[in-house]
Amino acid sequence: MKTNHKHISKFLSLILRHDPDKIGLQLDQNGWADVSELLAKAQQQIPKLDINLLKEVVENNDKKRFAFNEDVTKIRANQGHSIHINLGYQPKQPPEFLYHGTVSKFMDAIREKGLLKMSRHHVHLSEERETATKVGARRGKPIILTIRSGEMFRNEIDFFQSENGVWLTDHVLPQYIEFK
Ligand code: HQG
Repeated sequence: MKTNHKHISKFLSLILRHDPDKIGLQLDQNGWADVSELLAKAQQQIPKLDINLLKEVVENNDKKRFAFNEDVTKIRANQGHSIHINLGYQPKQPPEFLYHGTVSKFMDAIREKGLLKMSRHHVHLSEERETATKVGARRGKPIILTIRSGEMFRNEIDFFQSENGVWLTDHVLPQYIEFK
């Protein structure tokens, strides 16, 4: 991602997932912000941000973090929120196994309590080991945990998939994690 885009992506993550109030923005109950309101209110922080640049950032984002509605009057983050909104994703059957990338300092707590959502809405899981490796590597030497998501699903635990392909669930108990 271009440096310029990365800076704007981080700014959008902050205001659309965690702190819309930082620029006095309102999100609706499904996490949508009004595009023209966002552009007007972001002026002070990022003066060059206009609709064309915003579209470029959304379309070229390395992880498809944001989405517009059909007529491009609204924008939201696809996942990763800490503020309470309802993304409206429907429960969905996950693959038999999913992966979670973490680091060794969290392992004792994970063995004891399983994977917790911490400050986000959900625990985030990946279909590909490679993606989980990248997620873990943000914090140090990655440890990849295999999650028995098929078994969880058969035990009636809900899974959701965000628009950008991330698998979401509420909590992964230790019994569903393969510790090696
Ligand atoms: C760990 C990024 C102690 C968990 C990424 C993780 C992802 C525990 C951290 C997305 C624990 C939470 C999400 C427990 C879990 N005790 N630590 N019981 N259970 N943890 O950032 O999954 O760039 O909230 O292993 O690419 O790392 O933002 O979650 O290390 O897709 O779009 O607590 O964020 O995407 O960290 O990352 P996070 P995550 P974006």
